[in-house]
Amino acid sequence: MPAIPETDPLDFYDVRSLLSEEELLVRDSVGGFVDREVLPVIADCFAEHRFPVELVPRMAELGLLGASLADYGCAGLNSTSYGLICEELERGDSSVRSFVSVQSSLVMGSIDAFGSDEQKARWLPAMNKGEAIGCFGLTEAHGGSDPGNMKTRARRAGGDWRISGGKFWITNGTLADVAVVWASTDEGVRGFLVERGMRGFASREIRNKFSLRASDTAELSFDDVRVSDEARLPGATNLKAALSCLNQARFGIVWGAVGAARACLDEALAYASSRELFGRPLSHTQLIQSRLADATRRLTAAQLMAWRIAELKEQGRATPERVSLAKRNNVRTALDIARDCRDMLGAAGITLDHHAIRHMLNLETVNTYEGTESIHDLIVGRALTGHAAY
Ligand code: TGC
Ligand code: FAD
Repeated sequence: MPAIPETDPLDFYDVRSLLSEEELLVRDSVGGFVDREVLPVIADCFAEHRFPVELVPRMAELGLLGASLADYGCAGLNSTSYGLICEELERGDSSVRSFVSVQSSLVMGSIDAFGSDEQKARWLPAMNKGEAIGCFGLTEAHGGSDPGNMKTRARRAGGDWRISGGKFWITNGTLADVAVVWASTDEGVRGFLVERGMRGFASREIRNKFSLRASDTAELSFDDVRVSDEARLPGATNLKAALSCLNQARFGIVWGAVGAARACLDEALAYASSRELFGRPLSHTQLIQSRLADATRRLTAAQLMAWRIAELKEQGRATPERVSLAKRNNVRTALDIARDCRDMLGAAGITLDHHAIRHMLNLETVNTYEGTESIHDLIVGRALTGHAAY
């Protein structure tokens, strides 16, 4: 029984009361989906190294694919609502949030921002309905932190382009009907839409991951793939275009990490109340209370950061540096909470019967992708000092 009865331990500062009716509806409908359809299957998916592709039509029905875009059947939700979608999905599993992040922010977002009218009309409605799946190929095997050093090349061939090279660690890579592929050209970095089945284009699943096991992660290879100039994203004319796509996905992670941390703390609170040791519930011991209080302190700070960055985003003031600070903070916070909660469960905490270890392992990836912790520190460091130290 909490000391202040109306206090939700997972929302200590009552962020919920800051949400509009529409935002509450989004949170509750996605939360219900996660409780009913994600949580019952996700541990098995993690164990089997399998993305639950059968959930895609349901996510489409709920309007979760491209939810913040305004046209082509998309819901045009505000930043907080998009954040809440990510938070609830990642309360289930980072892999499900990641599917939606890539589909919505990285692929639909790139096409919406940089695509031609024909490209938008062809892909955005289909992707919104879950009839087409996308992936986003920026990272290469030799060093994801420095995408400016990409080796994938596109060369003009008459009116067409020939693409050669490869991308690594690509979410949704084997499922995707279309890949947004970033390549260097004689004219600078350009983005292309490469479709499944094109001659010379192949994808291969990366196995043996111990993190994000319920996600489809792949290597893409391009062996002289010929695409027409209509497959080029006409508005994407430099590396900045590719990097700008990351902001929305990083923003989603800021909120998603809160969801993973909530799941772990919720579980640890229940476990500490029910587990009896030395003749009393674990939750009656000072050290456990101190650890639970510390997790609550960190979670509350992360929730407030997520809420504030959404507000800044609505005002057009969520600069890349501000998003970096929040991504770095909230993922590190969630990772630390997950590890500590895993430990409070003792040996039980190492099994997939509980959530903590799955979230803890997933968050190792979340800390690395969309810019590593160090890269985000360096982005903030550059903003503070005016000097790029990476
Ligand atoms: P740099 O010279 O700093 O920048 C080139 C131009 O781009 C601008 N810029 C950005 N613009 C918008 N948004 C951003 N986030 C931007 N970051 C940079 C910059 O202002 C500059 O513009 P201009 O006008 O001056 O030309 O470029 P650099 O090559 O030195 O890069 C700097 C660095 C390290 C920050 C960048 O390379 C970086 O962010 N690296 C991390 C790479 C990364 O995050 N990759 C993510 C791949 S996708 C993924 O992981 C998906 S995971 C699945 C999921 O999301 O669930
Ligand atoms: P590296 O860049 O090799 O970095 C290695 C280490 O060096 C890190 O600790 C890093 O912080 C540190 N480091 C790097 N540069 C510096 C420096 N200047 N100073 C100090 N330290 C430095 N990419 C996509 O394009 N699309 C996707 O869909 C996608 N999905 C992913 C899914 C998963 C499961 C994973 C694990 C990754 C995914 N990525 C994706 C790739 C991800 O963005 C990269 O892993 C990430 O950007 C880091 O690149 P890297 O792994 O090559 O590490």
